[in-house]
Amino acid sequence: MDSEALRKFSALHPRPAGLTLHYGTAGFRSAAQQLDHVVFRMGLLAALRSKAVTATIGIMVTASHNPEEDNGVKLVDPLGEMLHPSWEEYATQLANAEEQELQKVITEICQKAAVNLHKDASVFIGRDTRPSSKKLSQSVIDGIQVLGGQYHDYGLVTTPQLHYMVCCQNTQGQYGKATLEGYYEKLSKAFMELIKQSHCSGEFQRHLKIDCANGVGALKLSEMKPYFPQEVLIHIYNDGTKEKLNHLCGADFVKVHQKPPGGLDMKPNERCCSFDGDADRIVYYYKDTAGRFHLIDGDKIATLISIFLKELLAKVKQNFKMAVVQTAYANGNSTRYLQETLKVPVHCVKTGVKHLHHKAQEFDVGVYFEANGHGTVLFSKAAETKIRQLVTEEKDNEKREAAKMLENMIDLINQTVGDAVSDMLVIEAILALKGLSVQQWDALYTDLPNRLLKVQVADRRVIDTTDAERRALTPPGLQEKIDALVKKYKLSRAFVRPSGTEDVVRIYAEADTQENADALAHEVSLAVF
Ligand code: NG1
Ligand code: ZN
Repeated sequence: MDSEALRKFSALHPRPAGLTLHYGTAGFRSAAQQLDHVVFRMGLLAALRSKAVTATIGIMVTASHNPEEDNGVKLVDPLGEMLHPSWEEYATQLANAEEQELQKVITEICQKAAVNLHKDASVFIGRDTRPSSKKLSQSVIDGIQVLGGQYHDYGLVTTPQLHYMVCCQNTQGQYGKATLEGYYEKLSKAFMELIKQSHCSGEFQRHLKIDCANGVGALKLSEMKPYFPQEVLIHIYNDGTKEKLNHLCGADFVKVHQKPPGGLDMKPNERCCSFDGDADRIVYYYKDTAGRFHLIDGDKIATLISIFLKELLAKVKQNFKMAVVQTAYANGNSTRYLQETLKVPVHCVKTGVKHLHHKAQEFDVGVYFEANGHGTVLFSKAAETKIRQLVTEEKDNEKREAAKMLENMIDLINQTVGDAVSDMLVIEAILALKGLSVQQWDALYTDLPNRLLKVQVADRRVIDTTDAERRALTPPGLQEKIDALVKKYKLSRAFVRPSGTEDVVRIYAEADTQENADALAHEVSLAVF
């Protein structure tokens, strides 16, 4: 390691005194002006990780749905997954080290993780459209170069596009070409192949209004437009030319406030959707003729995809194991519908994509979605190989056609991470193939009224949870209070947990009516103090 270069460059990216940050569920998130040293050091860490695993590592500068003034950074592991949990601790150590201790901390990481500093390093970089992102990604490059690493800067990309690039690069192109054209071509080809199998193709024109949260999704969707077939008419709103990123719009705003975004004029029964700021989440919605707003969140997206996949799996008759993975935020009625009506096993895990992804890997077909619209489908290697084999070898027409649809689904869905663009195409294809309107989709089940609140407390870490975050272990007495409050209402459920991305405690409640869900959430929030 070139100690002189490390000293020189770390002095250019000084750590504000007394600032301690943690690598949480979405990497580091904070006010942008506090992050320069963090991104520089994450450049160092990405190079170390690359040397450790002899593969390309990704690094994305974004704070997703958080305000434009914030920013963040997260690392992407070789197959496009989130950074391995064992390295999250190294990330936190490196970010918080005093400047004069930086070299020592790097040496310790090298020892603990058996990193050979003489090895090559390769890092892919991406960033969102925040005004601070460009400069921060330059600081990432400084970090990579101090450790002699190579880098490729993709510039403005959605978070899932960067995950895709990293996966393509490390699988020698098996997953696709590690370029934006490669991504657009792969997705649009699979999409067109899929809708070709629709019996009503030709008759329909598919209009879809998309709120891009004034983020990078707008730029990338515009780039992708020429790849879409003529029948798909995509109308982009909140493209970032007029308003601020995530301001009164985007998937998180729509989900949390349960109302339409600003900047999108919605006619009755029109199908609309919102991406978040880095386009890894999507929610759908529409307004009925009485003017009532209907949200179709991640749970209902998971349900639609599960119905479609279950039918196809029944046709190919391979006894593939399919399951849905949710978190405690999943609406109680979605879980009931999946288990009781659709008869698909459902698993509940802790919040955070890495937990859902990990659980979904246990199945041949693992569908995972957070209620907020982050999710995807994972196919096991064995299932994928079998499906591709059926497409070429199967004599039975119905079985072969079903296998072909599954094959196109495998290519259309971004298996590395939740991807708003890819999910949107999957949903549009399924709605077209099944001839479903947005209202019919919405009517699969009725969401239980619910409320999500956040409160600021002195130290959110005093709350410790268990049972996939559905019960509080500490502080003592809190769970008992919540249990007593929940008992007052019908069809009720409530829980509290410390956020992994913001300095707040989140409170979730559902009950038979909106008034009751609101009252329960409020009462639980008082119990937290
Ligand atoms: P936290 O802040 O830990 O609740 C939020 C989301 C997660 C996940 C992460 C990462 C909710 C309630 N929480 O986590 O589901 O998406 O951000 O972006 O939506
Ligand atoms: Zn996001």
